[in-house]
Amino acid sequence: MTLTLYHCPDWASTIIRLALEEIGQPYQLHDMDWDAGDFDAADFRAINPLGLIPALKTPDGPIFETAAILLWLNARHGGLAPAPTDPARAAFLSWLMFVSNTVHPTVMALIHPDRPAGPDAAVEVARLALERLAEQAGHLETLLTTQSPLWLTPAQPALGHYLGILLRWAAYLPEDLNLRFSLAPFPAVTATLSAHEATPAARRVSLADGLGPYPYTAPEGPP
Ligand SMILES: N[C@@H](CCC(=O)N[C@@H](CS)C(=O)NCC(=O)O)C(=O)O
Repeated sequence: MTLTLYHCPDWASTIIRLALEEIGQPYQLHDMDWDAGDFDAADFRAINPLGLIPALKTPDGPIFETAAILLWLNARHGGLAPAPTDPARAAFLSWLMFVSNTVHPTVMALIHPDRPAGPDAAVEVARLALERLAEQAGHLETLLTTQSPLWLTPAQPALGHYLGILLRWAAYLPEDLNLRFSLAPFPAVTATLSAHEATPAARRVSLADGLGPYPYTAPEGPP
């Protein structure tokens, strides 16, 4: 089965690269170049009409949206999250959608506050996004301390890597140091991300994408 991932290092496609490496599924990378206009090119818009990565070309046709791709990969290959018949899937789906629909846009507002708000309101938007992200991380902290679900461990690593990549961006991308997210108040989230960044698959992707030795708990940008 040939899979092609449309990719830029340390963009959201890295979440899918991590999943592919975790399941050991061979894949090709299609490197995307923003400056060259690849996101607007007709051949890419035929894969994802929204012009965003990740997008994955599969034998079933193209798939886009991070959560959709993770669910498709898990249904096809297993090992990333609870199987469709596993009762734990109900809770997993709820938290996957929370991360995808709530945490992901909050992080985007924090790192690109001018996009929804324009340059004049950017600082205020980033400040609010950071406040909301801390609340959201608090929900995850409570989940981990009260339930320790298997689907937030490296045994089922899809959601942990998704969260790790989002929180790494929030921790190092905002230029204003006062508007950077810190894991410090969230020890259970930190322990979870520390376990995920240590998997052999995460180490391979960190090396390939230039994410540094501790991509989630001590993030560095690609060189
Ligand atoms: N909701 C999408 C968001 C994906 C997304 O925001 N991708 C960014 C890269 S991190 C992108 O392609 N940006 C290109 C652009 O904004 O034109 C998902 O979950 O996959």
